[in-house]
Amino acid sequence: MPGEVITLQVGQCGNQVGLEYWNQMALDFGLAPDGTPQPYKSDELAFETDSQEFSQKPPSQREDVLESFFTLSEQNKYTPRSILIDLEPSVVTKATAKLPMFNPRNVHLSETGSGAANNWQHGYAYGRNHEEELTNLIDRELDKCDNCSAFQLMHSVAGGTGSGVGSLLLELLNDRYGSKKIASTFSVFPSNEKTSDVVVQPYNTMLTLRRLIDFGDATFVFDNDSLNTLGNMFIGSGLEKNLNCSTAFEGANKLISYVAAGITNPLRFPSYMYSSYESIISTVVPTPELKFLSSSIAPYSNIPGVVPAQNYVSLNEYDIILELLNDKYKLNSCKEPLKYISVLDYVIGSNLDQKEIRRGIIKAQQRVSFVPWAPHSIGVVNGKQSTFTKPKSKRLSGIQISNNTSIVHLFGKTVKQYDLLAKRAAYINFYTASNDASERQEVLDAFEECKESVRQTIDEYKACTKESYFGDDIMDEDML
Ligand SMILES: Nc1nc2c(ncn2[C@@H]2O[C@H](COP(=O)(O)OP(=O)(O)OP(=O)(O)O)[C@@H](O)[C@H]2O)c(=O)[nH]1
Ligand SMILES: [Mg+2]
Repeated sequence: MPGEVITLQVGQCGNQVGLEYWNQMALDFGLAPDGTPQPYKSDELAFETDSQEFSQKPPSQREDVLESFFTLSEQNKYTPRSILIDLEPSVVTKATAKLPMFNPRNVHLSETGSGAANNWQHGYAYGRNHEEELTNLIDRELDKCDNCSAFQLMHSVAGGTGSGVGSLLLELLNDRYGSKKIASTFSVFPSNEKTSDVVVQPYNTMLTLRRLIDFGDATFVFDNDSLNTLGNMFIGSGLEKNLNCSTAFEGANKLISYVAAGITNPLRFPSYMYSSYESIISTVVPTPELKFLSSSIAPYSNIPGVVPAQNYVSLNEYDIILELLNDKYKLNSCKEPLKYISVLDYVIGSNLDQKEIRRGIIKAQQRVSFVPWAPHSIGVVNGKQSTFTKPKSKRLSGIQISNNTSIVHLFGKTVKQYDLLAKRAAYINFYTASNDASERQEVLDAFEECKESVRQTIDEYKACTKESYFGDDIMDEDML
């Protein structure tokens, strides 16, 4: 069995994304909201007869693997290996009411019930003051694992709780488990277009980014502007409306969750390749400095809630692989030309046509502009469709994760927004206790260190497009 994966969902965004993610997982595994498994539908039976009957296979003979993501209780209910953290109760309370499969003992809320007020510093300080409780929660979940391989943090980088407590958790995980377990993050970047978003978000983002750089192993980057645009582009008059969404962000979160669940497809429906979290991450992250990842989905027809008649186009394996190259499908879109360090495509469906996959890959490899030193190849995961969600007719879906230079632009934009505030030391008092001159300077210095770290990452992504990226180091060693 692949190692277990523990999810940490933190703050409003983290918990709302987390709720959609576990909804998607429950659909894939045929679990009722309280974690009760539906009778397992055998893959062969479903495919050969296309019948709605369920085979009576006992759970031990299931072809999918739930155990990496769920624990099984004595009452035969599956519980997500997930920890829900927020400083105010409303979002977590809603999540646990909608999906009672969450373990109520894995919930951490602040005693006062007030949030971190869009302030990274508040979130981080809260986390420091509650370090013991938070590590106890994680340790308790770890005790239920045979061989935990990864933690995945879901959060927004720009608020107070997901960013500040999230940063602290990454630091704790790094201190305690270092390189022994992967720490990946699903990190949501704020919208630049929506003016309602809070003015100090560039500060919070900068502070969080530094921790992602220092303590994370891989970050899947999503930005709210791209998510909104994608929703409108695909579905016409607004993602939320067409996905039957009841709250803002629900549509955006479905897209994030589809990727977050999709990337572990080969762990959940075991296959001979990419069968561990480590192998997936190491395919797309070549060095610890280059670990910010993009993702795309094409087409959208298999996302729960999307009405196939509206946007369903019949695509075969070849089409899907080429379709995934289109930058407009990226969940962190960037209009500049990109250089790729790595690309991993998931083609998900049954009875995949390997000839069409090979044809697609050859064509795609010619189209992608890779950095000179990277292997000019595209990995493919032959993903399996859950027997619970499999459409009657053959319908494929595709996900792409990639490492590319779009980060230069996204981080560059964040640095610019940060500079606008920092050069006037605007709102620095939000981050100080006494607000005297020396404390203000201390805070500004700490912010500048974070910016420096972000700048270095931008420079690394720029440098990696050069032929000499590895060459210079080899030269230096030769000269020693
Ligand atoms: N995609 C997406 N973005 C969200 C969601 N909720 C909030 N955001 C964005 O996240 C940022 C604010 O972060 P929140 O997650 O609300 O903040 P928090 O972590 O709860 O922290 P505090 O409320 O400040 O304690 C803003 O940029 C929002 O636009 C969500 O469910 N999905
Ligand atoms: Mg909040």
